[in-house]
Amino acid sequence: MQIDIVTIFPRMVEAPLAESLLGRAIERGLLNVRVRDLRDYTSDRHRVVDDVPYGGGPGMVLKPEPLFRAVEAIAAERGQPDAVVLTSPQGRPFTHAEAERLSRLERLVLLCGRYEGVDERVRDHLATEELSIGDYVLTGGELAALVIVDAVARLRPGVVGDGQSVVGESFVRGLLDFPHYTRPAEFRSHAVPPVLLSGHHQDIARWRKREAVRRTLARRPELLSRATLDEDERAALRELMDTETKGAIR
Ligand code: JD8
Repeated sequence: MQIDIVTIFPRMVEAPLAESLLGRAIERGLLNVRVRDLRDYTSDRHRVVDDVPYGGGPGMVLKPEPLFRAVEAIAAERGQPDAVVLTSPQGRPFTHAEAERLSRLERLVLLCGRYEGVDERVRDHLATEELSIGDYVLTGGELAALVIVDAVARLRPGVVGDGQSVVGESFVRGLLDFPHYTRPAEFRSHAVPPVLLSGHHQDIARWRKREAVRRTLARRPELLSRATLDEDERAALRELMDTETKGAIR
């Protein structure tokens, strides 16, 4: 998979990409990420990427020309991209399902906006889609692009070791994760749930399913309508919907 990221702050994007699982995946050639400085695609002496908004108002807008030239250069070097993603608060929500879809593409371009945003013609005639990573306001698209790269990259074959399988993972099934514990069995008088020390694998599996359902019901009940639950989980949900609700109104 080839990913090109266009930004006016290349160092802000490069540093996180060099670390951790993602850094290793790039080293190993599972992923080819290139960060491009938008200013390299300007044609004036001062490498200007922004301008004042037509109609007035505060702030600056990213000019269309450098962004179009950047994507044209990427297409010439790498071949026509499968998607040109613009990150913005106006985008469709970026979800795990969107990460899975993008992870099946071979050539991805991510455009990072800044200031008040990008000239609308970028959205209309250059980007093939517009995504938002959540309902809060960032100062620019770089962190959003990194979030997308991280979520997409880990779905590529070989990036995550089979020790940490990606199937049956929390958001894949639509449930929140169950609680995790490690040694010691008692920490500052807080004990690990005894079932996890019991060695009864079926009991442990059922306890984890129940805790995942409990948390989802308590914290993100809206996820449950679209979750795919097995028989154990459905049983847990029926029971918890009784007891937890009764607890709350008692
Ligand atoms: C791109 C500029 C900042 C946005 C004025 C200053 C995504 N979930 C998300 N929240 N925020 C962004 C995001 C914010 C951006 C840009 C993405 C480019 N800004 C602007 C409009 C209002 N501020 C995002 N994905």
